[in-house]
Amino acid sequence: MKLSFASVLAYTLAAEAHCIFQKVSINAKDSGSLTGLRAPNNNNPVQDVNSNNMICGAPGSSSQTVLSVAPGDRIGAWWQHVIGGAQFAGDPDNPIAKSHKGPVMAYLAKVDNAASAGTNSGLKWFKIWEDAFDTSSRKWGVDNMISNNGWTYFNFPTCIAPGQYLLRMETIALHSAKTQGGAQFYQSCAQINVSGSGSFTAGSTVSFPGAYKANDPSILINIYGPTGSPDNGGKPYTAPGPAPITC
Ligand SMILES: [Cu+2]
Repeated sequence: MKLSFASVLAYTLAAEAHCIFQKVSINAKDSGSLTGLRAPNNNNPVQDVNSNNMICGAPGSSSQTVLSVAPGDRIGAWWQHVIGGAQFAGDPDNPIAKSHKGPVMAYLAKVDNAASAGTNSGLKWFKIWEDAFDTSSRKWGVDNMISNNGWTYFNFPTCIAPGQYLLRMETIALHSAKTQGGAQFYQSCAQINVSGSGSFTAGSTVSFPGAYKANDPSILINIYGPTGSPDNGGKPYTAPGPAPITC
């Protein structure tokens, strides 16, 4: 097949227009690049829902830092096109390509020692927050993340019991999700220590991998409505995984 330079360039840019969660803020205080994170070394998505990379992304950077979080704190997760921020000045695909519509979610799993490296397998996850799709504005979680220059914000649930956890942040890009294996999953995990006196214990939890199936209707989906807009035809969209907990 002969490809024009323009189409090769378009393909190359599209293929690299991904993102990576690489920084946390707590009550607007920036924790620093990759501090307290288990993050992949590049912005490539996971596309196999059965891969261990679905947990905290492909193995990459690690940190000995555990971030202190109090119930009710305002948590920010910073997503950018490449590690460090924009790929170049004026990068139109920072924090992520505008084509990459989909939900942004936060999960927690209890761990004994959040700083210890090693496997992320076997953890019991529950969802604490999600920004999926708003049918009235037809905006996706990704649209809100782009509007906030790559930041997604949520309030840490007030009921979470004290102790060490991994906070798994996940963005799913659904622009090619009408083909099985086409959905793109981006995730890193933050290592946190929760203070306070909450007493929440999750009644039901999920595993990663395992929580998602390649043919879940939220993962194998054509998000383009009759007009060709990536607005799910204005229909509600339910993000994969369990519903977020309520305190
Ligand atoms: Cu992408």
